[in-house]
Amino acid sequence: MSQQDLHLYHGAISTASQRVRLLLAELNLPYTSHLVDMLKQEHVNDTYLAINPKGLLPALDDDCNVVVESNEILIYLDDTYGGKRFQPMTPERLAAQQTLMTLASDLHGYSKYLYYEFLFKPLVRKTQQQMAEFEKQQKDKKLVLFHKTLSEQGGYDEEQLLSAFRSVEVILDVVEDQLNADKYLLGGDVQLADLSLFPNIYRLQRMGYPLQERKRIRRWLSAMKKRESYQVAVAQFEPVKLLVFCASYRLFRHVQGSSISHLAERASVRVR
Ligand SMILES: N[C@@H](CCC(=O)N[C@@H](CS)C(=O)NCC(=O)O)C(=O)O
Repeated sequence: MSQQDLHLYHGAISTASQRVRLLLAELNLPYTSHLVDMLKQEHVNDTYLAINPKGLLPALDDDCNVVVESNEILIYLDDTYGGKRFQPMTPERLAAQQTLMTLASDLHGYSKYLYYEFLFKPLVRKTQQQMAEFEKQQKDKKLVLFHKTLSEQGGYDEEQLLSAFRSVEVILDVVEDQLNADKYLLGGDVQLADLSLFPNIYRLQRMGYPLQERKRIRRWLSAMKKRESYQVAVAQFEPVKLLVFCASYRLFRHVQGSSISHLAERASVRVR
């Protein structure tokens, strides 16, 4: 079987898809790309649901062996094609890597409230018809509610956003502590933990999330962005129009006094 048999179903700016593309680029693995347009709800059409019944991106099909869940895909690819090159050798570091990858998954769950609200809300709100179609196709009630709240109520309420913000902060504290004098999370070499955590933290940075005090995270983001894999797997998939839209929307929210920085200020006022 050749590596050309790898089929990746992914979203251009989906952070979970970015994780997998980063590893494919690091491993220099060729694959057949199937871009799935989430704005057109292609991820919940019958064709894609037959591949991943969860209606989530990404999914990897390796010669009819379908793997879903981005962290599972990372491990599968590194085990199968990377000779475990991106996984630490010692049991302690391996355990640390597992913990960090679980945190990456948690971070995805919390941070999406923030970037749907502060980075691209007008773009991702669904019409009534789209919402009805989504509800019919997506079995995960929590995910349906996530989209319904944004689309029908116009956004998440203050408590939800503050709670998401605080949970993100707790995870960023762990990541900041984990990063010491080394270049990457688990030492001098990039590992799966870095590839797993990078996309959501990078997305936070793009959103204008307050990272000024987090010097190690900012240094690590710069190091990750210098890698060729970032260009191949992330930057080249970001449509310029979308970047312009996000930058303008950020500015609009800033002028309105309702940006992520304003939420951060309110969060620290309430903590004190
Ligand atoms: N735990 C899953 C999460 C996948 C996920 O939530 N992907 C997003 C895109 S980044 C998605 O498909 N969302 C579908 C939706 O919001 O309808 C993984 O890591 O693969």
